Amino acid sequence: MASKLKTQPEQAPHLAASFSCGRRDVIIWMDHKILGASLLYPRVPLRLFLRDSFYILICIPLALDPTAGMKFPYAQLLLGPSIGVVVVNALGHYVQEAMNGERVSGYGYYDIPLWEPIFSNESPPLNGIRVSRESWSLSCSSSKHGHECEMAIDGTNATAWRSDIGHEEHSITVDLKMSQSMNAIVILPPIDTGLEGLITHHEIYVSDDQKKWNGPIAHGMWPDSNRQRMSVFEPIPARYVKLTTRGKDNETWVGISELNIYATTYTIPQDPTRGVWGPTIDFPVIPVAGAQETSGRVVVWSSWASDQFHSTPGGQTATSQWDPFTNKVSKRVVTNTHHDMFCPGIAIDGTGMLIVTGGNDAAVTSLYDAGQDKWFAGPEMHLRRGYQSTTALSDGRVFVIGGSWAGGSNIPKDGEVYDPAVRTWTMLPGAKVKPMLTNDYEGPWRADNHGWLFGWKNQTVFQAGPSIAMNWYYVDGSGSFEKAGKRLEDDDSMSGNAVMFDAVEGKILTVGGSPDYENSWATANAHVITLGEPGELPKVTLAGKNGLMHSERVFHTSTVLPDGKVFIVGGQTFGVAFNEENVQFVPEIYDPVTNTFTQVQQNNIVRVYHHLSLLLPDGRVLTGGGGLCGNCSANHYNAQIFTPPYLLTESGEPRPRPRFASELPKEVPVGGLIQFVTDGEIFSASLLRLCSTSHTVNTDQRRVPVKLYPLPVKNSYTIRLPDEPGILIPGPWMVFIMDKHGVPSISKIIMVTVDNMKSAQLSGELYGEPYKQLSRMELIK
Ligand SMILES: [Cu+2]
Repeated sequence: MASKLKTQPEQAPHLAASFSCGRRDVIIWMDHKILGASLLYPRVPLRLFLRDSFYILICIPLALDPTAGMKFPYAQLLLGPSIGVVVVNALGHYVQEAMNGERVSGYGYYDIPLWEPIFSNESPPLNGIRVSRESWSLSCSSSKHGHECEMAIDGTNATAWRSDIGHEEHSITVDLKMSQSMNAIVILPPIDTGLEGLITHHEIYVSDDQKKWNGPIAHGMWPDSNRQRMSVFEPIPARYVKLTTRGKDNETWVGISELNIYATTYTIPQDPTRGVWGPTIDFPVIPVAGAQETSGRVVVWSSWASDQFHSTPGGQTATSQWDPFTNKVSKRVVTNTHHDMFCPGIAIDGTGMLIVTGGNDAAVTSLYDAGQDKWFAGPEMHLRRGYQSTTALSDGRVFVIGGSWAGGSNIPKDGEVYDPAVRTWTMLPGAKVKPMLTNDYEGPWRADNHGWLFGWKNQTVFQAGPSIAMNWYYVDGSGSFEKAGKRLEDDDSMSGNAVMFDAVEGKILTVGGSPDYENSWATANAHVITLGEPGELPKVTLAGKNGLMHSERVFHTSTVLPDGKVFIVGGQTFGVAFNEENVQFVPEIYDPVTNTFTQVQQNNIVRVYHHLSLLLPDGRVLTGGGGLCGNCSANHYNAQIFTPPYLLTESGEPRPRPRFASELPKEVPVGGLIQFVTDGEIFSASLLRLCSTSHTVNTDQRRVPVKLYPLPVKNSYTIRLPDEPGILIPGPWMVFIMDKHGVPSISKIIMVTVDNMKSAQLSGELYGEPYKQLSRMELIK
């Protein structure tokens, strides 16, 4: 049964006194640390500042009410649970003013510009306050006469700083005159100059002395439009901030009409043993879906437009690629596959081809060959689908089921199987969707969404959720299914996560989700499912203390790390699409060895509905996106990198990584041997399949730990791959080696093959190291 209580009564924070909230800000004392507050009815988030043992509650939403002075008892306040300690370091002057009731926003002196940033189509910097520009001084790399750099902060959008032409790189530096805990820079391009003068590629640095620059703390590509654009990052105290941009050639100028900086009243204490967040990567599209490429690049996409999925004319998708060799972000609108790839099912087939099925264009499929960096139109599915799930099978084919979000919900979206060797879909009328439906109050169009599918032995598929019921699916003949029990007492867990963290043992972690797709309380429920042979009832046990994570989560994402731990981030306690309340900012890591969840470093960017996470080939995690709702304030055009604790010393220095000192074979058959040399002693190794993801689903993700056999020659090892393709699904895999501290190497990517495959390779470079890029393979029929 779903509980309406956010926290256990004995854990809930309590107000030490009741109060009224009118035109003036009020001070409240709490018996717990809290991180947020909002009114329950109407649901209005309130701004909250913490100092020592008391909080200042900023009553702005109420002050907007002409009858301000409305009173409410504390019982109507929804107070965030105790989810982390926030330290205030820049509050003094502001607190004084706020306590006197003289001001409700900004800190420093008054600064009333004619133009101010508005966040009508982008999520505002979390808890950011626009910093007064009264005392700033600016310098820039060059300026055109009559367009000096100060014009970027003169308060009007009618004037602009413009650089000279004839330079490749341009920069503008702000001296804030005092250290502020900056968390965003917002610029308005020059108006009335069309697309001229736009800054797209950019890097942001901060400094305390203008000598040692820290960063880039954010970098990437902004959309090429005249809209206001922003980089948000973790709060970082500094006096100077610098924006640099490289022009396309020497013939272009760049300009800024208005530049603003946002700062928080706190910094988040950093403890490297809990990991580190940053930098931010800015994308020209909202990354709602994405995949790793064999080249090491990451491809992400939104929908037909970079910021919205609705009103689709169909036929195209706005994509972006981030290249970790060069840190370059690029944009491409894919039109040749005539496919709006929003809300698709995605999988990497046994040939290494990314296959994107349905979505806004519900029958269409697109194929992406990372080796050639090319998109191809794929064959249409028999049924029109959106929010279906797809998964690769042990023979390299792909299974799809569900997807009534698009293409109608009046016929059951039973299974189909795709064969890359002949590029055709075959309907499987016996692979019924009915046994995996949830009991969603919104009805059939929600009930078959986002299945938790895992390819397993003998071309079978295990469906672990999100429905209460679990099932086996079979693709031979006209398809069939078999019931596989329940996850103990678990409810329907829509938009929860399921991660195969040890495929050799058949182990799947399931975390969170909510009974209904929307307007539904999330759970913290956690289970470990252990698969045996196909058709057998799997074993299900509770994960963590009493089968619970630390936090209730829905719309969160989970990533298995090379050492077998699972990183769980973001989400909400009450699931509402495109809503940014009740957010979880403290991620957690599940350790299967100790069967415990540990809270790790919190971040300061909201990651809820439509966000994604992907493991990078260097063992870090990319977490980004959220939104895609057009003119709404839940859009996030960025991603952040999380560096897990295993890559850092206690003081935050990068730990030395073990390294491969020899190449790996480009392709290895299932059950094959890999021999390699390392630059030092290593203690473990694992394989992680390349991933594709959208909407909390990532069916490609799985980890295969492998045994190391030291050879008589120093630092030489052999590993033997599992000989079961249901465990080691064919396709591209990352090979990681780990030292005695568990520090992972940068991975090498290999293609795992089954008997019926052939291939060709290209070469490239990954993270500055020689690297053989894998092209797609072909299944032989
Ligand atoms: Cu969606």
